[in-house]
Amino acid sequence: MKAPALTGMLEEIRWGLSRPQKELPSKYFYDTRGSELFEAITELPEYYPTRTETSLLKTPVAGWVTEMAPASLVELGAGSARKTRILLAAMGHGISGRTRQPTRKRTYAPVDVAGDFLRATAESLKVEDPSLDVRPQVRDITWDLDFVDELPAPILFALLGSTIGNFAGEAAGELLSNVRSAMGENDLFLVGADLRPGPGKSIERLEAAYNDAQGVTADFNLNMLRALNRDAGTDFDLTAFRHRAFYDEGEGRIEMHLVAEADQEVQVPGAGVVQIREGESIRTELSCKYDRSVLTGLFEAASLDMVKWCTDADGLYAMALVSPM
Ligand code: AVJ
Repeated sequence: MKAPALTGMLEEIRWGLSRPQKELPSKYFYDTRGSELFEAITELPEYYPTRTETSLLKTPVAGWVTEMAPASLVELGAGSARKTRILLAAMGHGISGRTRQPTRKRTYAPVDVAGDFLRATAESLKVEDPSLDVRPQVRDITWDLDFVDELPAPILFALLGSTIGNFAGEAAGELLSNVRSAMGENDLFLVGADLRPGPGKSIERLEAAYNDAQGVTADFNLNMLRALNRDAGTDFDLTAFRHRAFYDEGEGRIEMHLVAEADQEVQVPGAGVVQIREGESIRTELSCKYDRSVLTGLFEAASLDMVKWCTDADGLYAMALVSPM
């Protein structure tokens, strides 16, 4: 791993483990194994966000996209792009929509930190559809989106999978403003968001999505320690931590933690030994949940106007389409 990335990684680890509530950035879930474990999570019976979003993308979102007829799609946190194919198909079809062959030239720029996974996804898309111009961007989605200047307009930006949930408080506003500053006047921005419990959605159902019976989410959570041991030179003992995920109603978010099963010492290069007491936890993820008014407030603060909104019948998940104010 290149020195600057390692330095940045070690700094983030040292800082996170020095906090009163120890924490580690959730982006370190997504090494190749972690990305594969996350793909497995999206197939779980308990994990409703992916399949609910997929059905909303098919109807009504695909219709929104065909109506907009964007020339380019910029997807932040693309992962496997499985859902993206629905958007690309909706972009491909001119007004007719009948022909199987895409009638329009389209450009797709997936953005993700998981370089190997992203390149593999890009290759498979090119094979599937040689007419698609694929331009993968290996970078953190909070970084400057200057590459969009090279893309044919209008551009549809997409932040799917409730990835916005990982950006608590100000961070969500900064992420939205970052996209807003890259948008031209005819561009649009599609956001998928997991909703807070409500009449059709119990806290139990929400918590089950992060505590699946097969333990895949627990493996995904623990795998972060495996990745840090390999890439940052720490020596976490994976057998000495257990997975915990719960919904914090006050904050409106799911929290994922790794709880120490015994007192232990962890070697962190450049920080020496970090003491972790039995029962103490390391927070590995915040997954914020929203409702329409909270999201509208976030959009307006980033000078974005809600153009379209839809949810599934149970109010589990929502999709919002926003334009520059
Ligand atoms: C990819 C951040 C949307 O928070 O639901 C899945 C990641 N964490 N199971 C989410 C995740 C535990 C997921 N996001």
